Amino acid sequence: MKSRLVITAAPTGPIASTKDNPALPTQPEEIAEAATRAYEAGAAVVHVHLRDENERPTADLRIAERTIGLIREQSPILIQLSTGVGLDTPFEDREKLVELKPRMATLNPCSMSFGAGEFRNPPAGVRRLAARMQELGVKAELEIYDMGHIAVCLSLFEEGLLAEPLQFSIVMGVKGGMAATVDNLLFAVRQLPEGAVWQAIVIGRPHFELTAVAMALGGNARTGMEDTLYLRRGELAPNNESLVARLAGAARTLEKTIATVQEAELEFAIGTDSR
Ligand code: KMH
Ligand code: ZN
Repeated sequence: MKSRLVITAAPTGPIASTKDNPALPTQPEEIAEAATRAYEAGAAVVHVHLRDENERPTADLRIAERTIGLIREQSPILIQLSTGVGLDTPFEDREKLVELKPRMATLNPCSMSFGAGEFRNPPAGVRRLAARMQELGVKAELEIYDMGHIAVCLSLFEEGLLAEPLQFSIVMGVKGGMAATVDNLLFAVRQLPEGAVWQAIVIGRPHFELTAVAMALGGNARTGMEDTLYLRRGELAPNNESLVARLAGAARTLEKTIATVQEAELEFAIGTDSR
C-alpha cells in the first residue's frame, strides 16, 4: 500500500457562490491567498477555477494570467488549471487556458448532465485539447464521472494523446455521474490500468469519510470548497486551509506521509521546471 499521498486543494469550483459560503475565494488575490494557505497546510497542488468580478466562472485569459502570477509569487505549489471552467463556458474558450502553460490541467473526457445543467466535452474537442496539452507539456488530470469515461481515456492513451503515468480523478457525488459510495469507488479503482495514479473527488456530504476510504486504499486526496462548503456537518468551512488541515490530519492518522511539491512532481512525472 502506498505510504505517501499528494494533497490537492480545490479552493473554488464553478457552482457555489459567496451566498453559499461567504469565505469562498473568487477574485485572483483571494484565490492566490487560499492557494498559499493551502500549501502551508500541506497541499502540493492547487486546482484553479476562475471567476469574473461578478463571481461568474470565466476562462478570461487575463484573469487566469493574473491569478497564476499571484500564486507563483507566493509559493511553489503546483498549479492545475481547470479546463472544466463552468457549465456555461464554451469548450472552445475553456481549451485556450492551456496556452498559459500551467504545470497541470484537467481533461474531462465526456459530455454529461451535471446537476441541472449540461457539461459539454465533445469527442473532437477533447482529442484536440489532449493533443495540445501534450505539445505544451501540460500534465492531464483525467476526470472520471462514470465508469465508461475510463475506457474513453484508455482510447486517448492508445492514440498517443496522453503520457504515463495516467492520472485519474474519480469524481463521485455529481448528479448525472456516479454516486458517492464505497462500492463505486472500489469498482472504479479496479478498472484503472496498472501504474495509474489516482485520487477521489467526493462532492457533498460524504466528502471526508469517502476521501478517507480512498486514502486508505492508496489514493491521493483532494479537498476544498469546490467539493464541500462544510468543515463538518452543519459547520461552514471558515476558509480552505481548514479543510486541507483536516484532511492532512486524517492522512497522518492513517500513517501516510504528505508529499512535498517535489515529490508530487515525481509522482506525476511532470518534470522540474521554473513554471
Ligand atoms: N465542476 C465541474 C464543472 C474540472 O475542473 O475540470 C467540473 C469540473 C471539472 O470542475
Ligand atoms: Zn474543478
